[in-house]
Amino acid sequence: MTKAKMISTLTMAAAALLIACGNGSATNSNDNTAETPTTEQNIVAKEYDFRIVAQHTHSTESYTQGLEYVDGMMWEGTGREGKSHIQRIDLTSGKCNIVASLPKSDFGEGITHFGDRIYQLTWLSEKAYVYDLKGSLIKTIPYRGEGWGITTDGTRLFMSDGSSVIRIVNPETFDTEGVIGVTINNSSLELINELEWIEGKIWANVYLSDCIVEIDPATGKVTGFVDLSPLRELLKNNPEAEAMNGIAYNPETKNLYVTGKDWNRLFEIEIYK
Ligand SMILES: [Ca+2]
Repeated sequence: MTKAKMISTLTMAAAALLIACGNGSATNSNDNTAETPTTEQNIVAKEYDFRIVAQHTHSTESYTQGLEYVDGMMWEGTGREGKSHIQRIDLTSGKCNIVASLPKSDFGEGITHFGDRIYQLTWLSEKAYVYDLKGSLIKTIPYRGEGWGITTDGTRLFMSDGSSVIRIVNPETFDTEGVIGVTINNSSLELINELEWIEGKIWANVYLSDCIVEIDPATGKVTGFVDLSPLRELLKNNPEAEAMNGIAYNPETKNLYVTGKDWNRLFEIEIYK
């Protein structure tokens, strides 16, 4: 994506989310949206509330690009050349145990567990790294275009590239098997970033927004969103804190973990629908 294109798409994404998150004109907590008749063409994204369950330490050296919670373990993929790792986070101490590191030529992006493998995208290198769970490289798989976020429903991979499109790709070949065009209240939603498959929906960060969105993978429509901007107020002495990024799901507690690039906090939150 060129810089001009980035600014253009950013403006559109910000506008769409400001409408949704800002004045409540699209969704108002007093509106009884559930009782408003809707058609598939006219689904209104609903704003969800949240509460903080716990706060954990997060390394300000971790430029978070992927976050996933598997069997009691928090996994993170980080970006920047020379600082792109796959690591496990000790939620008690915030200590990171690096499992694998990319060559300095590659900028790490999203990660996901798939079976006994872990995939890591690269931003501009047009290839995914595939590791075993101990961090030994199994292979790389080429793909076209940028890599941003990735998740899985257990069968297929879902991959974002900074646009409004989420590609459904084959885990062995990265061949595109389908595309999801993401819209919010009938407007295209660009800059889809980190992803998380949760109970049949795809949750996503939207780059440079403090909202996370819930997407119906069958239609691409945003069915709900959460304004997490209050979390920033809890980032004390953290001037390097950058974009909110990273969503992980604990299926046992049904809680989400969220953080951001170089944030010093990783939050466990409960979402109320
Ligand atoms: Ca994730």
